[in-house]
Amino acid sequence: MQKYSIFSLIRNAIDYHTGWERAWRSPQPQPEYDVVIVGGGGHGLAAAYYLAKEHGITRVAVLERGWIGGGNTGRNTTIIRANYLQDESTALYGHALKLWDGLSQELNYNVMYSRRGVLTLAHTEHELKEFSRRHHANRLNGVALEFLTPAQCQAFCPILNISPASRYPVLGGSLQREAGTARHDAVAWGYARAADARGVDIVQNCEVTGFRIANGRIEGVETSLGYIRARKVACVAAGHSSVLAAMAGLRLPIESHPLQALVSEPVKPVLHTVTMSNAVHVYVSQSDKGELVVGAGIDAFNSYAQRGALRIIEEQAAALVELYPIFSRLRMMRSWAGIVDICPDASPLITKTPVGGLYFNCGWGTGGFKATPGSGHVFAHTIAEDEPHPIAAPFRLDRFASGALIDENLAAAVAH
Ligand code: FAD
Ligand code: PYC
Repeated sequence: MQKYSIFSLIRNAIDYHTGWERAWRSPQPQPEYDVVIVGGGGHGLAAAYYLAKEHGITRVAVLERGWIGGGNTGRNTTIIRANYLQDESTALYGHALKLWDGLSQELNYNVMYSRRGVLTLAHTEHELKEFSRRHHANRLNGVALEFLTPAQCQAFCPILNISPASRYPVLGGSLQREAGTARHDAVAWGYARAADARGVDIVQNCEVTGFRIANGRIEGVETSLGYIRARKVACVAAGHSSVLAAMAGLRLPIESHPLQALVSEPVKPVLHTVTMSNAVHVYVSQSDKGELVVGAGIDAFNSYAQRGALRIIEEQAAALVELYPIFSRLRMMRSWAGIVDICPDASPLITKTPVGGLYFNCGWGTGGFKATPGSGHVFAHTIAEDEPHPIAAPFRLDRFASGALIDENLAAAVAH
């Protein structure tokens, strides 16, 4: 651990940090690995970390075509919650929530996990009924949700507009107090540093361009840095999963859409929680820097370009002002998009494939950040054992043949 004094801070400020220790190595890829992970987002890096830590598999490379965390991990609005409807999902997202709790200590890296609560608002009778159903289902699975009246919503979040005269008045709220946010980049960096320390090679600017498959088994990957042999290959490429699947001759039940978000200029702390609204259609939290972090739904068209239409962000800005008139003069600083991969049942794929030794973790759509530690943990087990972790088993690809779908379209709806 490097020691910092006032002199070293000044030296680092004028020499552009050239003396700083690297948090992880920057190795050239080796000719062969036990496991190659394609995609250096949070899920891929977490899977690499748990492969090394829990399964003793350290001949692992994470190949990232850009920079780690530069995909959806670094583009998302960082909302963490576990209030899904189906038992299978509650188990998966609940597993992740438990891991979030000790993650900074586990990685010895502050991921700024903040249990600030997520308050989902109802504006229609239908939403109230859906809340009631979901609260009962969640309670059976040990997930604590509280129903709040409009006045209680405002007491919890004083700047919220609950006027009955508004276009869609607030009729109630569903609060998960243990839900919250984390710093997205820090999650990627924390897992990267911890995986690197256990011997995992993290190779950035290395794009996977093809697979070598013989006799129904994976043999290696073609990359922009040359061919790499691998006993197992695990693809964790979010919006680009179908592109990779096609390289292996597979077709996934996935559509790829842009999802946009925007941040405001920083202001003093005014919003201490996360609020989400389906009907008015916006979600918002305030970052530790003071910026409002705002998002809503996907652009309807399919695309791999990481940008979307102006109409979508205009609508979410209008929705924000409807719920929070106090923000009407706030300036928006930046907007961006990430490409999300959506399965028809709005649930992910954590799965083996018909190609031996080839695995996919994808289809998290608009909601995978919250799952990062749990997803990496159960995926590492699936790769190491060549058998799904019990929590991951329902999320196999063959559910689209068997019909055992896990319909989460309602719980995921705010962003879908
Ligand atoms: P990524 O972080 O996208 O990583 C995949 C990586 O694979 C990328 O870095 C990419 O460059 C790389 N890659 C792709 N192809 C190749 C290749 N051929 N070779 C090598 N590398 C390749 N989820 C929530 O839970 N809460 C939220 O509030 C939330 N908000 C969101 C807001 C926005 C605007 C967006 C876009 C998404 C949001 N999500 C949210 C979803 C969440 O961001 C994703 O589900 C999650 O981050 C996916 O993580 P990942 O590691 O699988 O993917
Ligand atoms: O899944 O909670 C979520 C979410 C919020 C914003 C985007 N996705």
